[in-house]
Amino acid sequence: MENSSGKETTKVYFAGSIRGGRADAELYGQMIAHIKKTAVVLTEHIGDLSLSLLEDQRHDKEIYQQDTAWLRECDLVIAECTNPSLGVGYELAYAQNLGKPCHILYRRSQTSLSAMISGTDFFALHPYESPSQAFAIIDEILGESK
Ligand code: 6IA
Repeated sequence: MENSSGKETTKVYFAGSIRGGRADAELYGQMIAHIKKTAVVLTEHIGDLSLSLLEDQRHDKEIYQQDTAWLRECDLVIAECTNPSLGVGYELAYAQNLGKPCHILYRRSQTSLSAMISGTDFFALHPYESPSQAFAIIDEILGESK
């Protein structure tokens, strides 16, 4: 995909907690909106506040197939990890196996990252506190990926 200046547009896989808890869903939506100013987000639904946690479990195979296809397609992963999520941890390991750059944003004062995330140099860790700090970090990540 190209933007108006003819350059390839970066494809971002945004990961955030769903069944792990939706306390940060609104912030995910704000981050996704911010990323979309300069890049493509393959996983816009992560910030959808109406996503039903009671949705039919039979869809899980389709969700897995679609999400892993997007992980193979993306240029980089941005994961918000303040709210721990098994799915996000799985996605990060899947992306690492593919050698995709992975950027982890988290509020240091509110979470203690798993050693399986902070114990490898592969993941770029970005602590932040305010949404505006997170947006500035996202700008830096997307600027470097060009
Ligand atoms: O374990 P979690 O549910 O917190 O995992 C969240 C991560 O897994 C996200 O980064 C998503 O990419 C992926 N994921 C989990 N559930 C879904 C989903 N619908 N649709 C798309 N991606 C998903 C689930 C709806 C529902 C029944 C809760």
